[in-house]
Amino acid sequence: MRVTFDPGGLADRIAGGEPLALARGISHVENESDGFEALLERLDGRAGRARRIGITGPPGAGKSTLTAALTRHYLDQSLKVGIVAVDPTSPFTGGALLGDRIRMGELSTEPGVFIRSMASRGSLGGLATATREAADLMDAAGYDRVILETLGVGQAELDIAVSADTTAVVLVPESGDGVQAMKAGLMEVADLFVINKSDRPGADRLEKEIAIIMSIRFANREPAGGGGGAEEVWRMPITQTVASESRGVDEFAAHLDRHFDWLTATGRLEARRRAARLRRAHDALVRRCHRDARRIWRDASPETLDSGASPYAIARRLYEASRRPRTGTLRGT
Ligand SMILES: Nc1nc2c(ncn2[C@@H]2O[C@H](COP(=O)(O)OP(=O)(O)OP(=O)(O)O)[C@@H](O)[C@H]2O)c(=O)[nH]1
Ligand SMILES: [Mg+2]
Repeated sequence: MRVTFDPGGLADRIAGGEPLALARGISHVENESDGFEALLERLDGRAGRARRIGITGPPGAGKSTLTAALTRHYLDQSLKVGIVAVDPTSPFTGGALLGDRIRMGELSTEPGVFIRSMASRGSLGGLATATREAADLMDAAGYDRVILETLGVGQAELDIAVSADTTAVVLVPESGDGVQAMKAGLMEVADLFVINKSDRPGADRLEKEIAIIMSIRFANREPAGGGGGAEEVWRMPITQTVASESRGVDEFAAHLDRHFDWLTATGRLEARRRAARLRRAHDALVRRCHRDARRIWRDASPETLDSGASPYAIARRLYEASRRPRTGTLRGT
């Protein structure tokens, strides 16, 4: 379904900090409404002020509870917080979405907080891309911190986590044995570790386990050369928290700040963000091609589709026909 809107007008309202406009803008991005890229382009120059924090980990580790506690910590510092909660559940249950709503419910009425759930089914051009762009819009709308909560299972979710400036991996003592996390690729994406539910037994053991795994990793890692005085190697902190009681959250937030300072001091922030912009361009290109493919398929003639040719021949004919310039019509959209 195509919805038309005025990208310039909406961009101004988003930049002015209107939550309703922000919510609309994110929906337009998810739906790829006509003009959504013009909207993103208009706001591009305004993004870049927010710090982006990815919070990832296995199901039920307490990511939402920790996100809520961290948000309260930032609110106490008079910072505005945008939250993108990626809903990994199937369209049939919606369970986690409901759970997140309940846990974050009390925050949703706070004026300095904007919460958005992104459903995997809701975005045509890819969940990761739409999620990053939702974060861009929150950034442009003046939110100081943007927290991306995603499940640490599956490549798409990990992609989202690593598109943040800082990625925190949340593990829990009982299920969270470090080896499992390593298998899921969580060790690769972590800038910090949080051992949540440390009110339960086994937190110290898990902390030792993570420390050992990481020290093996560090031993194999070349320290980056050069460096203008800043510590070049980031020693990954491990924080024990009880998110449901906000215990350890101040310490976690302090590590997040330290990591951001380290990124800035070593020039990594700029490099990461430059790479992120290039990836955004790549994503936009892929999405455009995908959109073209949908159009080509929609407009395909019955003769071509029913020709009895092989699937590959059909695809080739459709593709080649679409690239042939047609006289009298403008190419592209
Ligand atoms: N004992 C204990 N329970 C906690 C703690 N933090 C969260 N919980 C509980 O753990 C359950 C899961 O918490 P969530 O915050 O929904 O976990 P999540 O990782 O966001 O879950 P999904 O998004 O569904 O993967 C809830 O019942 C929380 O109340 C903690 O530190 N200690
Ligand atoms: Mg959650």
